[in-house]
Amino acid sequence: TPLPTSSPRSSPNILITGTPGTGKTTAAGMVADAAGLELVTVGDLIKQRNLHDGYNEEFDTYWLNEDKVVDEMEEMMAGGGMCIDFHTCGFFPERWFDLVVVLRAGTQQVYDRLKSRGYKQNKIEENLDCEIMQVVADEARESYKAEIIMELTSNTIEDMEDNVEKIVAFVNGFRSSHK
Ligand code: DAT
Repeated sequence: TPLPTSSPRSSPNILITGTPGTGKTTAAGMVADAAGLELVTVGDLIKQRNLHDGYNEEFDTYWLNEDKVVDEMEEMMAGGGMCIDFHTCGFFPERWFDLVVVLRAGTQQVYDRLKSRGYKQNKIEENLDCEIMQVVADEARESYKAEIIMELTSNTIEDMEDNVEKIVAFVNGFRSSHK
């Protein structure tokens, strides 16, 4: 488990990232509830506040405008206590986060979850390749210190519960050492 960093925040900012279908939104919601963090699902924020450059018809998604997202989030990250959920992680400022959780899941699990979400075949395949090639885990390692990265398996409900417990334990440990 990563040790709390020497951050000026009294409550940590946490990023939960991973390929779509690995369970980020579910885990982030549970962590935010259990630990009393404020949840930001970046995908929703992008839609609500138009932080994109239009719609990508081929992949049924918005073209991400990284600068707009960072500008919009800067103020909310300043006070700490945020739980952020997004499927890519390299464009956020490194200083924002005290813990970066990368969720990982098996090919079958990701496939089933995205299929039941109604994703088109090309979008399912792109995301499966992303998970198999460990794209998000590599991006996290390139963007954040190894000490703050927690890579967790999210195949089963039991995994999910264990993961939430570990993340909440980190938050509590961080708070007691940053009083
Ligand atoms: P993401 O936000 O990474 O796209 P999600 O949280 O929306 O993923 O989860 C996708 C679906 O899979 C959703 O129906 C909940 C389910 N799920 C997520 N993590 C799971 C796990 N560890 N075990 C079983 N089901 C899980």
